[in-house]
Amino acid sequence: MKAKVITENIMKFCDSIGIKAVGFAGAKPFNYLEDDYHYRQEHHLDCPFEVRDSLADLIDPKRIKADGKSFICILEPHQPYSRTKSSSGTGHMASGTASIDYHTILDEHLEKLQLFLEENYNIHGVKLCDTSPLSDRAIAVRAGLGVLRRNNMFYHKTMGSYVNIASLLIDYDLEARDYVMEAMPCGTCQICKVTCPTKAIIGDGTINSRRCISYMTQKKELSEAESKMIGRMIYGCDICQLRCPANNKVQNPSVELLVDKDVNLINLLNIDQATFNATYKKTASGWRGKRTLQRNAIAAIGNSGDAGMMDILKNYEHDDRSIIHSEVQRAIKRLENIEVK
Ligand code: B12
Ligand code: SF4
Ligand code: SF4
Repeated sequence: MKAKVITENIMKFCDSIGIKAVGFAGAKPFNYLEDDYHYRQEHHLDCPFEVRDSLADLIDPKRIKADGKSFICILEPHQPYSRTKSSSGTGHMASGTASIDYHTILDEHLEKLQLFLEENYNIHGVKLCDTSPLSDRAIAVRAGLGVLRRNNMFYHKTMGSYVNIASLLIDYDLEARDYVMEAMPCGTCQICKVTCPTKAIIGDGTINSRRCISYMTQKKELSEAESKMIGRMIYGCDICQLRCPANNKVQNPSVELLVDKDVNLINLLNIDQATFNATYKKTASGWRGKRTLQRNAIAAIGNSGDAGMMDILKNYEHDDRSIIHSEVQRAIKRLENIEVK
């Protein structure tokens, strides 16, 4: 059967199972990213979540599937979370991280697609979503699904940057056209660069990942400076997306939230493991566990500037988890306005 017919049938199948956008690309190595990756490593712009065993892993799809010939790339939209003015007892989840984990949804889609391809065409594929060494964004660009913007985000023309990306790397050549991004579509706009609270946005379409609040909310240990920089964010950061005018008209479908997007910090600090497992654990924030999110909640209290929150912190002063205990000490000092050296 011709590649064109198979491609059309894949598109129909994706539509039938509720996939919102699908694109196709060849699986040649991403040689044009090599210089970017070198530069990031040399200038310490990468964070540990981007470090792989070798540079070749980041570039060559054959290291994942030796007979890989094409990508089928899919997108899953999520809702932007408008930011209500926060009271001192409130923290925030980044857009899309308070509902069911995107990995769960995309994995289900890819599994159905895998089965469809195996049963109908004897085509086999490997699932890629987030944890693969390849750049999901680079695949989505090559598949013609959208562009990259100054805030480093992949952007789809109707769903905006509020999309997550996944792909199947398959052993069949779909003879897809490979799209190339000619220029960044942002023109002279610099809003994200100017409004990023930690000045993580470089301007050329990349970020200094170590300065990104999203990274800080996920890392195991925070420095004093990082603990201040995360502000009120409990998981992730979306300021450069919420401020982006290209996202203004995006109206992605609303989904059920498993946790409040504006988190009650006291509730989060008091949450038991069973409730955590039934809520946060099922969101994209869950992988880091209760302790990290509670650590961020304590930092958020320390950043609230509300000395009235001091009593709450004191309840956790003797917590036996060292990460919690030391964050409480810092937060108390901050509320007392004493700088830790
Ligand atoms: C490590 C990682 C992080 C790190 C580093 C982020 C970063 N900017 O790379 C941290 C923890 C900070 C992070 C934060 C976030 N992340 Co993240 N992250 C990843 C991960 C696992 C690897 C990314 C990576 O290696 N980056 C290194 C850089 C160099 O590569 P890149 O970002 O992929 O993009 C480059 C290429 O695409 C390249 N490129 C592509 N085509 C072309 C063509 C040409 C010609 C050229 C020159 C370049 C080029 O240009 C980009 C810049 O160099 C990916 C999943 C994956 N496997 O891809 C998710 C991923 C990038 N993250 C994602 C998301 C949603 C986020 C957050 C929004 C989460 C949040 N709400 O807090 C923030 C956004 C921060 C930001 N403004 O970018 C999504 C992005 C979706 C989208 N619409 O873009 C991904 C793809 C996960 C997924 N499968 O959905 N993340
Ligand atoms: S996610 Fe937040 S910290 Fe990271 S680049 Fe965007 S605005 Fe800056
Ligand atoms: S805020 Fe402006 S510069 Fe930044 S990504 Fe959006 S359009 Fe581009």
